[in-house]
Amino acid sequence: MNYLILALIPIVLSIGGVSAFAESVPEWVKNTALWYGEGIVSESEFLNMIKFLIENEVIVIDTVMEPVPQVVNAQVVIPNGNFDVTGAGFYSPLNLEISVGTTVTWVNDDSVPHNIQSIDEGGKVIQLFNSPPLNTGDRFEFTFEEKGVFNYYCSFHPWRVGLVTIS
Ligand SMILES: [Cu+2]
Repeated sequence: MNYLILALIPIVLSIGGVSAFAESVPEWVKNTALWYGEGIVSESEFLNMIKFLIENEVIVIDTVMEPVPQVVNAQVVIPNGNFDVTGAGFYSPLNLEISVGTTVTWVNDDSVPHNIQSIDEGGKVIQLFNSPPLNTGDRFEFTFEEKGVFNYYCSFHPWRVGLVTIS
């Protein structure tokens, strides 16, 4: 067999994730490859033969997944009633799950001021992202540059704890 065929096949097989099932290659395909190597069949016939192998799933090319568009801006709403310890006014979302490099904007939709204070696992304030008091309608931004789970709370209403998970 012509070495050209041996050189071409890996190129064809290297398109995406590929599985090949050699035992199911029909004889005529093997002959076509041989004849191509010997110059008896044309290149377009050879390529049609490879197309046949792909269409008939002798060569299986995994679907190439398009990358999911990354959310680069994300928002957490401090909802109306968030101040009320007896209410369900949780941060929305309570656990924001995003990728490294995402900028998070907290928006105060409540009727009273709140702040955003990053806290450690023990609930102690740490100096990572710390907003001034946010009046109704005010916003606070922070860009997460590292992976991890980040907790925060409002120092005026410390029962309100939220999470940002960066992967
Ligand atoms: Cu608050």
